[in-house]
Amino acid sequence: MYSNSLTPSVTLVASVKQAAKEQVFDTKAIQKLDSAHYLHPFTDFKDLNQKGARVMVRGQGIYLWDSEGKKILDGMSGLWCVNVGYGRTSISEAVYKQMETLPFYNSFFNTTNVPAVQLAAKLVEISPPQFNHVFFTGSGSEGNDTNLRMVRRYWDLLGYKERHVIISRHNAYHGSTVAGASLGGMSGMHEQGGLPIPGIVHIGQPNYFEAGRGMTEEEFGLKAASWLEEKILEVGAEKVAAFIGEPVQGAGGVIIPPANYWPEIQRICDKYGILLIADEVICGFGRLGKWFGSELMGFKPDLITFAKGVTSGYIPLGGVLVGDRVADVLIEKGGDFNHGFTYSGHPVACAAALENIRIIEQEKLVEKVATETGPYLKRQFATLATHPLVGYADSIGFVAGLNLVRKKADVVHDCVLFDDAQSVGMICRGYMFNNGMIMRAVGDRMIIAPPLCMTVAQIDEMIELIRSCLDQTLMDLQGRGWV
Ligand code: PXG
Repeated sequence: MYSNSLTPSVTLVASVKQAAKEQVFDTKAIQKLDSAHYLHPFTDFKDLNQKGARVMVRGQGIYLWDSEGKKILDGMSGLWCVNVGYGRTSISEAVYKQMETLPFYNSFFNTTNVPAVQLAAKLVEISPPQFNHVFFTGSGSEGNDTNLRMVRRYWDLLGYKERHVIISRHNAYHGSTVAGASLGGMSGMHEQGGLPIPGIVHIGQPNYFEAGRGMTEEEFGLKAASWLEEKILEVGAEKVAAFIGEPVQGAGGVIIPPANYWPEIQRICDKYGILLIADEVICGFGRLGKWFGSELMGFKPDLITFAKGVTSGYIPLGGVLVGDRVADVLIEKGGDFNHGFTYSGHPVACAAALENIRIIEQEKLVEKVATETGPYLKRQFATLATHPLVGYADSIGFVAGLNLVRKKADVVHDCVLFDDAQSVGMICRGYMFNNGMIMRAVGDRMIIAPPLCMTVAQIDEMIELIRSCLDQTLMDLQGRGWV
């Protein structure tokens, strides 16, 4: 039913919707067209062209359907973003209504639009008290580019022209623009394109499983935070503008820091007067059982990057919550901040966000993750730690991860790891997908971030699916002689 020819859009929408329901897609034809023309993000194009992409056609609640009619439990909320689940018609209606009324107008040249104003006020209402201003972007990466430029502008306005260095962490993910990828600590990204750009340096991540040998979690939390102070002294405090971190690292593999890590990071930033940026692109909007993850982790950032969950991914939107410390200087000192995007404050995206936040509030999804489904997921996910392949399993709110190991041990640091972590993760991910479960692999760590609307019964369904896929992975690895 797909062809290269141009189809009038109304017919196309109707036919795609109908086809999704009736499952009449010609998968091979779509894959062929995909290979011919579509370069996917973070993808080995040659490899994908040989395999053919999976074609997702429909979503409802926590489930997806592919073009072969296969039903899949989406344990990753799309890409950490579909917090309210798929198929929310009230969001599509809000988007449609806004498109009919004012599909676009920019926020440059002393102009504004109603949904952007309403959303800014709403975000101020639900965010911690130090936030009274919002800068909108189109994505999380653009949000972090904004942070970089804004913190440098802040110090410039105060007369500290030298104070331009931003400290981040290895294995952090802050986006894929030049600044985002530089702020991030992914070596594979730095290798391509001569990154990081000057003025960005990295310290170790608070990964207890990887680096906490011989220490309690508490001791390790202080140790990992001390790397920040060491770096500040190495660079020179008078040159450091800000520290940026994800409250819980997402793309790096759901790295949950010890409870004392963030308060200690805050203490160090305060000691040297350094701005603290929380990248909440994943942790925001209820993911950890609070509106923002920094609230749970016990620190008070000066800036918060957001994206993803702000619209549950229905329409792209991102931005920065700007705390009073920074906003007051930017506003009072005056002068243009020469930064912004065509789609900053896009009225349709803001309308989608307003309806998304209304749903989160009405269904008390943040509270549920905090007191009901989050604790239930924690208990159930912990039962997977008894599996012979699982060396370490932890979770917080609605993110969780487990490490696949060759041999378990009572002390997690004594577990014997697989030689080829990458392949083991991919094998496990393959069983997950073939059995209708999306669980991501980051090396040998298997991770989930399910939609916040997931019920207790659906958590049971997911955990049993994961367990049976772990069994199949174990049998496969035994067959290869890897365990
Ligand atoms: N910060 C964080 C913490 C993120 O997780 C971004 C910034 C960038 O957002 P945009 O909207 O520009 O993509 C992200 C995005 C993965 C994966 O493999 C994670 C993200 C993006 C792509 C892949 O887990 N997170």
